[in-house]
Amino acid sequence: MNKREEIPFERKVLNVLNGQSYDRPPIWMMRQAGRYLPEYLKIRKQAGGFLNLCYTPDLAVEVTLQPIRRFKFDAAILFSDILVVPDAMGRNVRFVEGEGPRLDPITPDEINNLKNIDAIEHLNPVFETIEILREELPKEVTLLGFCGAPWTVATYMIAGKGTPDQAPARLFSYENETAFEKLLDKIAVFSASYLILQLQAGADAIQIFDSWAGVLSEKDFTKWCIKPVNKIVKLVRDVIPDARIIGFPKSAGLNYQSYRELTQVDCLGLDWSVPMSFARELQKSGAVQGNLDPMRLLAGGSALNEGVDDIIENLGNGPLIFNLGHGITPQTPIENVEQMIKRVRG
Ligand code: 1CP
Repeated sequence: MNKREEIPFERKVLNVLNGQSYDRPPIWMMRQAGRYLPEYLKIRKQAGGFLNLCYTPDLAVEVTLQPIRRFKFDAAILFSDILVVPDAMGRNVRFVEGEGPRLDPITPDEINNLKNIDAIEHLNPVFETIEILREELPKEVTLLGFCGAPWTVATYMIAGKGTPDQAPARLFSYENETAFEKLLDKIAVFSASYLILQLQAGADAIQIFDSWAGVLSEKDFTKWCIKPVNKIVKLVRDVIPDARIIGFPKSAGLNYQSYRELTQVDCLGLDWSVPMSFARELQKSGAVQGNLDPMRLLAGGSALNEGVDDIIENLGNGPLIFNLGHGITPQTPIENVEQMIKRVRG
């Protein structure tokens, strides 16, 4: 059951998703649990494989809590990965140390064999992780669940790995358009149920990661990013009408505008290339999240301070969740994260 209405304390990230503004914005960081933290590396070793870490609630809880203990972020993001969805749908997903995810590239015929929502119990450890997290997290910390957007998840299912511009998935979409549409639809339906169960387990809000939105033309962006994400939003709100949703169509450029209007997400995740004048326009119709270049965080010093100040100056008067424009990189010094938080909190 979702107990959001009964909460007597302030969950600032959730409040921003409801349209509230703060003098100093709440802050969390994409990939805040991960390889830049020594305590993460220790647990990661203990867990064996990366998927084992995702599917062992005690360990997933521990690594989710690590950055909250260390930095007191305003939101915790469930520790998992966007590729647990294709894993649950029956594709073979592995994580190769030092290389990243590997899948067996899917063929048009195999799309018919994908498991449907009956296979969601494969993800029960994720729901258990969320239940424990909501008990253990400080009450004022917003708990975020997430999934990958259908387009981004499909790019990994088709190429079998990350590629620089997702050419294999783009080619597949032109050569096998009907099959591709079916693939995205299946991922959308599965992901919507997955998100509903995350919210019912205790997540306060969810983020949909569309990391590869930026490689599509305008028409394809409408078909492959906006449409399936809007389908997820609708299916989730059919069951949980006040579900709060952050959409992150990374590098979408001018397409951020139509994404805002047509997907109906509550908050737009902005990457660092979005011009501040455009970001302010987008903020007029709702909350925004972002958008510090992770390389400024890696560099530290005045490059970091200038980046933080620019965001606060331009977006600090409206509903803003301070974040990076993409995930923190493993080489980032912990002192730089502390410097960023101090600067944001004033
Ligand atoms: O070796 C390790 O320990 C694995 C590194 C790692 C981690 C820490 C991977 C492999 N995934 C994760 C966790 C993760 N992934 C989270 C946890 C919560 C947090 O943010 O702290 C989240 C939200 C994700 C989401 C994710 N996975 C995305 C979307 C966001 C983004 O970064 O663009 C994507 C594209 C993935 C796929 C993936 N998983 C892992 C890697 C290295 C990748 C990218 C592969 C590639 O494109 O080459």
